[in-house]
Amino acid sequence: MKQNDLKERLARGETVFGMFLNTGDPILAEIAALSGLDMIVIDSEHGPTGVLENLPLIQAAELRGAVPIVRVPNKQSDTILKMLDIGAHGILVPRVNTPEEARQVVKAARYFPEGERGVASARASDYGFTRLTDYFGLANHRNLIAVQCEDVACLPHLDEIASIDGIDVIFIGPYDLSSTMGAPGQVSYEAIQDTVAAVLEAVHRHGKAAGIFTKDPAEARFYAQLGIQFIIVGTDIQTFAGTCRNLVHVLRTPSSETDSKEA
Ligand code: 3PY
Ligand code: MG
Repeated sequence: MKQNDLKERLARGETVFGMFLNTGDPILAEIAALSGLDMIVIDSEHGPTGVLENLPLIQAAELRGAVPIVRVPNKQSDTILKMLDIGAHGILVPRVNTPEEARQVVKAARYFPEGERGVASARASDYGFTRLTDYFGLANHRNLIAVQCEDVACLPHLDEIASIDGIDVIFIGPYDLSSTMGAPGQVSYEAIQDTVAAVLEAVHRHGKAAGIFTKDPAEARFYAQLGIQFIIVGTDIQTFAGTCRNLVHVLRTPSSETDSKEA
């Protein structure tokens, strides 16, 4: 069974970086992995891909040396089970607001005795080539569970959520958070700094890690310096759109203007 050292790196205090994959394109998964990003986060919440489409994306990330994580579309245990059974090395679960919801996620994602994940010989257990008795422990050890704090409703429960065995990362979703704060789209650090501080405090108290999404690499570095360790920077779509926008800007800008800017 393919291992990774993501959780060990987080425990050592390292920062890991990933990108959301929203196109469902295995070639982009390979390119993102080859670039040196630590993880590819396949976005089945907002992206178009389901279980079958995620399988080659996971294979591509593994082949090229990045950790494949799936953002599941919902908290249902059958959804979590299928994404793990096709071989995701972890899940990112949107809008987990209460300790009860966080416990349900752990139950669905961990095998006995840490949870109640259903047993089958699937891709995750190398189609049976990893002995089942070894596999349960290996899977529980390897697979990362990140729950999103992206609704003000989660704020009173941060400490309890961080205390739950099996929860590895509390991940801030600035966009949804800002909407529930009544200021949609206000996602700057200044706008969400109280939540950032509260999540950092809760995870540090319980030896867990904080995570966040940002579109901006400079902001990602800033968050890393603050102690946020699990950082998703942008999406494949955003990256390609930005490159195309810049390309067209250069192509369409009269050369005298670009020359004078370059001078
Ligand atoms: C949000 O900002 O709402 C997110 O879910 C980012 O991943
Ligand atoms: Mg969100």
